This record gives sequence, structure tokens and C-alpha cells, in this order.
Amino acid sequence: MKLGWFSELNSELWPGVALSLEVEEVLHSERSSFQDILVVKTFTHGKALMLDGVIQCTEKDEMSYHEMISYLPLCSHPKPKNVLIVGGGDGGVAREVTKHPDVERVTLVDIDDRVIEVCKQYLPRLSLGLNNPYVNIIVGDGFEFLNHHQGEFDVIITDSSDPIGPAENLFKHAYYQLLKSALKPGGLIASQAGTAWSNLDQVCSTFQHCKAVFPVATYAVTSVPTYPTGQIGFILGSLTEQTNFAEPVKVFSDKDLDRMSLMYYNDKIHRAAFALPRFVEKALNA
Ligand code: AAT
Repeated sequence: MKLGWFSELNSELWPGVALSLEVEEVLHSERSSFQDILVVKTFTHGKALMLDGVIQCTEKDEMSYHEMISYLPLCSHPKPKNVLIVGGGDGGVAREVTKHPDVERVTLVDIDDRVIEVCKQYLPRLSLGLNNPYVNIIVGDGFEFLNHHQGEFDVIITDSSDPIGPAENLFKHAYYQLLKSALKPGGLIASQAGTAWSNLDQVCSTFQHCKAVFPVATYAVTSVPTYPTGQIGFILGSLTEQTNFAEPVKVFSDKDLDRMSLMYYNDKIHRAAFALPRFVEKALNA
């Protein structure tokens, strides 16, 4: 029996366009204190997690997002020992970060304990990152958490939902100031920053917040077929003027990449992620 299709409709962030997935079974649906949580089994993309009607990840293509948001910053830092993840309650970023040989300590702060529990139950391929003993999980608002932490982290990765809903504050200028002061000297950040195809204004404003605070700021893209427009980008910022994000300081061999079970990331795709279309370059530099 066919249940029908899930469509990512009506977001102000991608007007006039919606991705759809054919659903085999609804596995879980609830309203948490922060958002609607839905887990479905699809016919073609494995299981998928939606929050407030927005696709957060599917098992088929999550690796492109999780590997890139993790290794673009980690491989741009000479020794990323202490890492903070803001958001990321599904565990995908924690799974990747803990594979990096230099990482010693990971803290994950997600606002919604129900996302964490639901992902542990239904998405074990992602949530295995949450069961790693090196990952300290805190339930709370990322903005509030950073307000109380200074000079602690080598790398901060913001794997947050989009700027409409509980993550709204994570796209503001004040958040970038908090990120800066929570870093150790030489620290750097990467944040989920939307797609230039349908929300170029949002990408540019997040980039400007980062640029106003960090001496080095840039934008990189990856392809995620089940995200709006099939592409998503990351804003990266560094406290060190010499950082060239487009040239990884750590290059993994093919043997390393196999041992770490990476399916998307390598040093070539790292460099390529920073090659931007002209309309994006122009908008960012305007
Ligand atoms: N790993 C890809 C999935 C996400 S999930 C984003 C996470 O951010 C969710 O678990 C949500 O609970 C958490 N979150 C939202 N707001 C906050 C906050 N203020 N503090 C801490 N955590 C928060 C990213 C999907 C990207 C979708 C692109 N369209």
C-alpha cells in the first residue's frame, strides 16, 4: 500500500519550490516543546528526519552534509583537540568528528532532548555518534550555552536547523560574537548557512556577521540532493589571519579515508567546495 508523498512545502526560505519524498511508513510523529518531529521510512532514501516540516536528513545522502560540515573546519585546523557541536541532535556530526585522530573531547549542545531520543531509536546509523563515550551531550540552547563559555574550544560546528524556529538566534551577529569568544587562540568555526539558490540574502547576512567578527570568513558549498535546491553551504570563520580554508592543513590518504569510512569527503572535494559561482562571489563581496 502506498501512503503518499512528504513535501517540504511553504517555507519562506525556499519560496515556490519543494522537494518530495515517497513515504512507505510513518515511524514516529510528535510535537516536542520546540518543534514537530517526524521520522518516516521512504521508498528510495532510507529513513528521514523532519523538524517542523523541514527535511533534516535522509539516510541516503546525509554523509555529504555531515562529512563536509565536519572535515572542512577540522582539516583547516592544525590540532583540533576540543570540539563543540551546537545542534546536531541526530548525531551525524558527532559521528564524523569523533573519527578525526586529533579530536580528544567533544561537547554537543542541542535544544531538544526529544530529537536526541527519537534519533537514538530510529536512526542508529546517525546516532551512533551520540553513544561515543568522548561525546558529552548537553540539552540546552546553543546561544545560552555560549554565553557561559569563553576560550574553550578549538573548533565550533553549528549544525542547526534553519533560521525560522528555535535556531533563529544562531544566525545573528551576537551569535558570531559569542562563537569568537568561546574559541581558543587559533580557533575556527563552521555553521550551516543555507543555499545561495533560494536564500542568497540569508547566506549574505550570515556571511557578513561572520566577517564582522572574524579576520577570515568564507562560504563553501556541498551537494545534498534532499535539501532545498540540492545544495547547502557553510559559513567558515577563523581567528587566525593566515588560515586559508580552501587548502586543507590535514590531508587524509585514501587508506585513512577508508579506515574512517568516509564516503564523500577527500582533499579534492575540500578545495572544490570553495569554488563559488560568480553570482555568489559577487553577492558576498558586495
Ligand atoms: N544534522 C542535520 C540536521 C540538522 S538538525 C538541527 C538541530 O538543531 C536539531 O536537532 C534542533 O533541535 C537543533 N537546534 C535548533 N535550534 C537550536 C538551538 N537554539 N540550540 C541548540 N540546538 C538547536 C540540521 C538540518 C539543516 C536543514 C537545512 N534545510
